[in-house]
Amino acid sequence: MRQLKGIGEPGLLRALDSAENVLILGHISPDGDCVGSMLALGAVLKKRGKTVFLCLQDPVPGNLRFLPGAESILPPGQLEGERFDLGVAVDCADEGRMGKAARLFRLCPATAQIDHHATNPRYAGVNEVDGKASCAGCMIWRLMGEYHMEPDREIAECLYSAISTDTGRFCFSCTDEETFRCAASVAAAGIDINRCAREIHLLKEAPHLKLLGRSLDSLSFFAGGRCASMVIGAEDYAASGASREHADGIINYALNIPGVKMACFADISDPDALRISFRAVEPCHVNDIAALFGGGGHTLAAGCRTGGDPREILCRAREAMEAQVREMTDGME
Ligand SMILES: [Mn+2]
Repeated sequence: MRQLKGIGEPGLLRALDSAENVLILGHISPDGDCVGSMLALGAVLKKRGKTVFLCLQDPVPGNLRFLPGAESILPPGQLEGERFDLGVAVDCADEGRMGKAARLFRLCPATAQIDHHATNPRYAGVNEVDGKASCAGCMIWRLMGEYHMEPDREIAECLYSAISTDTGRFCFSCTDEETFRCAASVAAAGIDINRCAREIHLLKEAPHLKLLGRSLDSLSFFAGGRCASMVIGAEDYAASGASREHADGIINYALNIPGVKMACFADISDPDALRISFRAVEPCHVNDIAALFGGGGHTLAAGCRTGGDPREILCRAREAMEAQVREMTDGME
């Protein structure tokens, strides 16, 4: 399968060609695009004779540990004293996203980055940034096209992780022709899609499901069913044996109900800080609502962390959501 696009920044190819020891870095709280793209790039560069080092501040999440090479990713402390010719940041919207690994990046005599966030301030020496790319993985695949390389099975598993994660398993609007061309090239490599999908997306830990059950019990609707909210507290975490990561994604169950345009998920387990996540479907937008409470994020996904009386704040959040959803959708249906 042929690439639609090549590498836009020829300096990237020159930088990679002239480096011997390459440090590849990703972002804090790494996801399937970050880890998959780092590993795919690492494998590509190894095939080109480079010595590759992979660095993440945070551990690789459990669902991505099966990816080939995941065990070779090290925290910055274990790479102190190594010499690198080039540091390449992958999927990092800004330098701070690397967390403690940013120090190693800055120590590199030359730096480059491969990223797909439109807001990227081009912090590296060479910046291959395409805000239209569905994921960093597709940009690594473009690089493979420049090298006339087809993904082998191991690289294909890593690319599958990248493209299926950042497109919401090919559901988000960023999913485009390039994503599917890359997917075709991944499938041609003969990977076990079901095994990879199960590892990355389908397996859920029991505490997550128990917390999901309690969250669903708390589900309530307002604004005539156009808004939904869920609330969980310390007792829900305790009864589920869950930690905060287990709450990831639960808000989507509230959003993906017919008629719902906006949802919020409030975590009141910390007496000093209320955490609220917001989600919306177009034309609604939630970044401005999160901003009312000192938070922020994207148009359709945002959040905040704030002190104060949880009841009162949640009440204000619901009012703001209701006001907007009425303004945006009244008369539409
Ligand atoms: Mn990404």
